[in-house]
Amino acid sequence: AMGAAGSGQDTYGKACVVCHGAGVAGAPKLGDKGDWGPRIAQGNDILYKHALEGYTGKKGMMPPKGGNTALADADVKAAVDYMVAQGK
Ligand code: HEB
Repeated sequence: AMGAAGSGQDTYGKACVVCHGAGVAGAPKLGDKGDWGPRIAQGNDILYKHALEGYTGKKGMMPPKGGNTALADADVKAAVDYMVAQGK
């Protein structure tokens, strides 16, 4: 389930992998340290804000909560934490 108890990896697998798995449409690919490094350097507050509210960057457009606005903020943040851990 995607409740508060859901792990970041679960949420990633349901809502983020469609773009971040293969790096579709400019999305930084999971585990791509070269793409993630400068993003991680921005700090978690910016990464959370961009994942929750969406933004347009140099490579493309990140939709708010990946387009799944029913997701809890805590689950989106946990998915970011998972992606950051894979990008280090
Ligand atoms: Fe994303 C980016 C997260 C889904 C597309 N993203 C991103 C980031 C993050 C994320 C953290 C980084 C930021 C910065 O750098 O600041 N996502 C995420 C999550 C999810 C997602 C957690 C689930 C919820 N995405 C998604 C989807 C898509 C995307 C589904 C498609 C549709 N993204 C994206 C892009 C990008 C991102 C394109 C890049 C932009 C630029 O340019 O930078």
